[in-house]
Amino acid sequence: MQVAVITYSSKALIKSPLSDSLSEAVSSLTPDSTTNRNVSGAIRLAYSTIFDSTPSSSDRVVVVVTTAGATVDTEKTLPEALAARRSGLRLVVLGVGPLVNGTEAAAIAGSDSLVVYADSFSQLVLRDSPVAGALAAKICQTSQSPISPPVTLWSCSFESSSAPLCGMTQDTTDQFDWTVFTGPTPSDPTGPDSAFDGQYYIYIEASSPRQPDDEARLFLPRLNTMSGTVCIDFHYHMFGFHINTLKLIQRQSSTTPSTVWMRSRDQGNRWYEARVELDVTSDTQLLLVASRGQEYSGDIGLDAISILAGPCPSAS
Ligand SMILES: [Ca+2]
Repeated sequence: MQVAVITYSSKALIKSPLSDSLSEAVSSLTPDSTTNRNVSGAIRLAYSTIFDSTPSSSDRVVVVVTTAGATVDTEKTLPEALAARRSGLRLVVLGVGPLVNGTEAAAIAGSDSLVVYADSFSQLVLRDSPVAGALAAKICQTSQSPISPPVTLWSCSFESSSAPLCGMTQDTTDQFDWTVFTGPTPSDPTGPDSAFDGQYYIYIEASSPRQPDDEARLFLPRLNTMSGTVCIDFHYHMFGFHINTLKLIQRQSSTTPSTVWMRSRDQGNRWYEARVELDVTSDTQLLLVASRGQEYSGDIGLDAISILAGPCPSAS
């Protein structure tokens, strides 16, 4: 288990950046008189900066220390806390002093059973203090509650012979189509040698008759369940001297299309995972677009594409 302790303040102070020791994290809580304003920034900092730079399979708990009540910006705080919890972080709130807003503290932690109250910081730093003990118990408790996995709204690994594209459609107004394939692509040295997941993947065949900048566009399915924040997760392979560009494009009926993710040029002979977080509605059209480079060695592969509800899980 890794425990970080943060306070909310204009500087999002981190009292204990990372610790594998529960007692160390708890004992590192020290009196702090900073004015408290910005819990959302503190949570974001904790999960994007501290933990994401430290890949870990262990439970990750952030103790959010607050003395604040009405000064906290609830509209920013709660979405940030929810995103952090969805990404796998567990939050425990330590409310210090008489001003703490208990309802909000419980909403940040996700449960009022994950909030600990203290009259003052000095109650924490005393050895064997009841408050420090209660906090340690909450930290253990949160690691026992299962984290709900992200909900998959749709996914495709191109393995089904009856519906290999899983509801995706090839654009009929572009220059060529994506090819469902298994094993190494016909030209060497370009393209994947095998699928990322299972036996099948799709790729663009860059050999003749393809011309430079020819595009192959693939529409992801429109889903009624798609609204708010979603995570597009896919695996891509871009190996070859003349690799051009792979893009994820978001199109709304009323707006011009925007490129929300893009890679260009040779990335080496391996699969990479991309995760793209987007705000969408059921009108949103998403396209994966690959373009061919100057010569034949420009095969681009895709596999294991999925649409997840909510923010992207943090990398594990
Ligand atoms: Ca596959």
